[in-house]
Amino acid sequence: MHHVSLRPFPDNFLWGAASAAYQVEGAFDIDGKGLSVWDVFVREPGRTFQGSNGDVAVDHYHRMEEDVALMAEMGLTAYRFSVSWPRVLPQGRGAANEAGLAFYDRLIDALLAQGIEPVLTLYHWDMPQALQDEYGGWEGRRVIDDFGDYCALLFRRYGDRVKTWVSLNEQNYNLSNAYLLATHPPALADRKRFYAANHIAFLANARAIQLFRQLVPDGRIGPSFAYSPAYPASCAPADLLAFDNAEEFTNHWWLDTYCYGRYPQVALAWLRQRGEAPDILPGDMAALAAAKPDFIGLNYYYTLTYTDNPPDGVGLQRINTTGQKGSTPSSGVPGLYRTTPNPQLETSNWDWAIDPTGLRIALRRLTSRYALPVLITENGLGEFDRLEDGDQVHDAYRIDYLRRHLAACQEAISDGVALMGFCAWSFTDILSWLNGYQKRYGFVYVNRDETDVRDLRRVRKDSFFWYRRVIASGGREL
Ligand code: BGP
Repeated sequence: MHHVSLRPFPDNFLWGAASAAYQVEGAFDIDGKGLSVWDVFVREPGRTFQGSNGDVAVDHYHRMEEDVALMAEMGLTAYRFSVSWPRVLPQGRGAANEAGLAFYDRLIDALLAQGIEPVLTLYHWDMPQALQDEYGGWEGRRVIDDFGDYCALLFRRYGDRVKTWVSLNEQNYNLSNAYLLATHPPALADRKRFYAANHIAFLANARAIQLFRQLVPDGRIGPSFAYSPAYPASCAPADLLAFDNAEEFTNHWWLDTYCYGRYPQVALAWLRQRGEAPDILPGDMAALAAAKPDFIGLNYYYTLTYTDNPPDGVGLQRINTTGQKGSTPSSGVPGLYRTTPNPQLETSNWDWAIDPTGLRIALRRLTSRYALPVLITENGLGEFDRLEDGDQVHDAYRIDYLRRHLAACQEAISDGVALMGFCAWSFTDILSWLNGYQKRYGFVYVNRDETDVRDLRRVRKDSFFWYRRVIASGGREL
């Protein structure tokens, strides 16, 4: 579809940037915070790149005012952050930690004072370790009540000032790593348990949305989904089937359930034949269907291209966590699909396909299938950056990436997509869960590496000045 002229970005478009608690805050054991599963996991040898962890991260907990001042200077109109569950409920439930709650009060108030809309993520992967120990975190149905109580605490405390909320961040990506690839805690590879944990997480997501309706009736809430639109490797029917399988099993399984409260039937039948489908109790599907989100949060980084995978074909493989280009193997599910490089697309040093048109396709597919507004809750480029003399970082590659993805957003708006805003990943440099500190995403460079926290100095990159101009022009000057 070619447009002769493009629609402008709407006046109330959210020009944002994003982060997550564990990746920026540090202060992992300060002011009464309890441990999360990540605080424990990163201490196990070999789990993360060079043993990197978020003990200090970029020390946002202590430098919040400085970071918000930089956001204001840049002209952001939205900032997406997550609350650390064990910072506010050290044991996951029960007594709240007032110091933790007060930190987010200060952050929210500082943002509002600058005219920056807070976008609060309830869960960005830092399950309280206490609940993991007690009943297996997402594997125990008790988490539905505990997560609901935690969310209600935040709705009551911040709902007067925060109107845009994200429920679960990337349930699909996080639980795939946690229960299939063994790369996030609790590091298992068991498909039956994977689907069981997802089913419970869906119910917890639904509980949160139901409570939100009562406690923040004038707010809007939705999950953030890691959406990698599928492409077929060729027009061979077997590749089309592989593509279809990938859409069902890697995308619709989550999106259909969030938006319609139903599992894709072909995928469900396949899992039932293998005894791997989740146990669905009476009332579960009704609870899911009754909790339709207000919008879809879209985390978009790349598309994936699929080809046929025979029953004795390749299984799931770890991703590239070193930045050594070309080190990602083909990965798949025997009998369903496997990934293959797309010869049409350039890739980053971490082998992520750079595909702005894929973002437009993602936005169009979401709009046509679910008829909901979309908020881009993450999009950005992780790359090696070089701090040069005079505190300069010339990240032209990041500007190019973001410019092309924002241009794709404008095409999608012109296609009829109700796009609420764009939160670039990330505002400052941050800890990348498995890739350490060398895979940088920020507009603001942070002077630290994997093992040496140095002075944690903030340095504006070229992309900082570029995004400031984009925002000031309302997206007219990309
Ligand atoms: C998403 C996560 C973010 C962030 C981002 C970049 O999956 O929601 O927390 O980490 O991806 O990924 P990575 O850090 O692996 O490059």
